[in-house]
Amino acid sequence: MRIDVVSIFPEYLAPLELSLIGKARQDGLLELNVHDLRTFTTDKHRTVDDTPYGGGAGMVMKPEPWAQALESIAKSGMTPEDGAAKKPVLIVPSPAGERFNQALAYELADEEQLVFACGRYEGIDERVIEWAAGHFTVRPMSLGDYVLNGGEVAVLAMVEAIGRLLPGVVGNPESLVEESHSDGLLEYPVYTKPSSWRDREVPAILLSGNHGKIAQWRRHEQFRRTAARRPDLLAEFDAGGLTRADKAAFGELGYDVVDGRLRLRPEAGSAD
Ligand code: 6GU
Repeated sequence: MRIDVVSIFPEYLAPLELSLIGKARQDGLLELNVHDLRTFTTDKHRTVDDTPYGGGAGMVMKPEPWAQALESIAKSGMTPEDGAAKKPVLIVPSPAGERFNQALAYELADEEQLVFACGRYEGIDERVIEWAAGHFTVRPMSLGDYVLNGGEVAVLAMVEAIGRLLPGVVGNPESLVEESHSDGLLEYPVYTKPSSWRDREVPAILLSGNHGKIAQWRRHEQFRRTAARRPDLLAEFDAGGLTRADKAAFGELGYDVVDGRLRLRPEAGSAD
């Protein structure tokens, strides 16, 4: 996969040289280029922002430096003659975007080329987003319902979430299967030695050696945790494949299965 990031603070992306993602770059599993938007300006002061039409607080990013940057990246990418017929995906981090999640991370990990356009100030002139659709599949994306100062920190999060799904990046691919959000549920709790620590015991089932029972206990802990912390995920959960024991566990948490979906019984109290 190839990733290009455009920012007025390229140093902000330095952590992408570390750890798993840094290693993936060294190993040639991921080509990642960071571009300074100001190198695409033509004025002496390398201006990237201006006042908003219609008035209001803050500044807006000027369109032309963005067009120059994105055009140069589009041209440097693989052309259809090279065999890549697909447009690269342009991700525009913004609190006004579609919510980024694990399903999107998997979807984007299948792309040949991703480009991230890091806005600062009040955002990028909207015409850039429209114009860019000629060269890219444009996807404004948000990490969640809060406001960051710019897209850079969001790019760190998204590149890590996507990059770790690329073949060969995570040493043991099994660890991608048994983690939060891989199956629409939160992860079960984990424990290590010592079995007794500060008067707290590891759940006895985990020391039993009964792998069938352990798997069922872990699954039901996933249900319990998700019901307590993220009931919104259970509304989306596909309950079609639940076993009788699973349904009984959900029953104790106050959930019935109706038409293949979990439904909280009206009289049920909180799950934890
Ligand atoms: Cl992707 N960008 C910015 N600036 N703020 C955010 C965000 C993204 N996601 C949540 N807040």
